[in-house]
Amino acid sequence: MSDLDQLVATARADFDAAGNPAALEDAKAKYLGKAGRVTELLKGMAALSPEEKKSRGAQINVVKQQIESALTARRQALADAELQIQLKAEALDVTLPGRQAGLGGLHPVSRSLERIEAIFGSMGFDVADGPEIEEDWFNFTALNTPADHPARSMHDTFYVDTVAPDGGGHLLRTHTSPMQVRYAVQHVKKHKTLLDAGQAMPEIRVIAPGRTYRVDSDATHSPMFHQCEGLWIGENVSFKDLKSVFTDFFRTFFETEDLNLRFRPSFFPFTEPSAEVDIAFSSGPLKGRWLEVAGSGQVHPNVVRNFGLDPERYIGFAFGMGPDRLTMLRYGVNDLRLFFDGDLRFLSQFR
Ligand code: 2NL
Repeated sequence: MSDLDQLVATARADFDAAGNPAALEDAKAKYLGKAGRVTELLKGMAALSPEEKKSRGAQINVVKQQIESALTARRQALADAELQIQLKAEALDVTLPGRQAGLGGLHPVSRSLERIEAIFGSMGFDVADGPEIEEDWFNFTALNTPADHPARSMHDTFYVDTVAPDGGGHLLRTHTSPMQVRYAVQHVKKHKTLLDAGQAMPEIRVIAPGRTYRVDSDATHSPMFHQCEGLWIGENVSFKDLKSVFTDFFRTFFETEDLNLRFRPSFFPFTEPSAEVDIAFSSGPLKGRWLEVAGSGQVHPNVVRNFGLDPERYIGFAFGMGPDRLTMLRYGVNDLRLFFDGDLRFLSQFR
């Protein structure tokens, strides 16, 4: 092998040994750079005769072209290898299913609350809203709940500050009645001129749906639960109206006329007389079983007085029901905690 062929072979070997573009550029300088081997060969021609220069020059040119094409080939090979590595690292399985934005939906209890609001709305009831951290007066005192009532004990109620049960202060509302007290007091203030003149005030007709809190936790009780209370006060509102409102409400809510109601005498501090309300379906899986669904009664004179009204003139009824329990009955859910665990396997069934 001539010294020129040897040089081309050495260059090829060097280029192949370069494992990355930077090493390859270093190897290139060794042959084609200013002080490289090919440049030296060209310089070495200075002493030759014109005849010799011509043939030697042609030979060196061939060598130079062979080294250049070896370099180009190696550059391409390195770039290809790099691309392969990158493609492997960024491999994308185009057969995987796309990530969809999950379909959302209303929580089953929210759906019940919307139904309750719509049904009572159609009967002329306004919807009241108010604070979940409530004042003792609105939650208990205004509602004729005595200091020694168990609902006021530390065992039953979440007090927000370190105030003894009867010493004022704040608590997580134990029912939504305080919103109705606020609503009624506001209503009475708004119509003060009429009242002072002895004229009839427009009726109070309101429901108060929302979250409530009690120290209680098992399969049928959650420390946070929903309540919907209702209040209707006027000059001639009676238990008869309560019965027809409830009959209409429950038949519409459960979408059946095959539903009967029964009122059982009971006791609440804020109503007198009071009644527990049971319903029974005359068909379906719950057929014939009396189910307790609400508490109710004629608003206690002390409560009417706390609204700022004369209980000799204004009278009416109030009630409280549990939207969580109504939702369990409507969908056949047997554990209240399922509503608040946030498990999508349960919740997505209601989409
Ligand atoms: C129950 C009991 C009831 C009331 C709630 C009420 C509200 C005002 C005045 C008088 Cl502003 N009463 N609410 C009355 C009777 C029963 O609920 O068992 N709830 C699930």
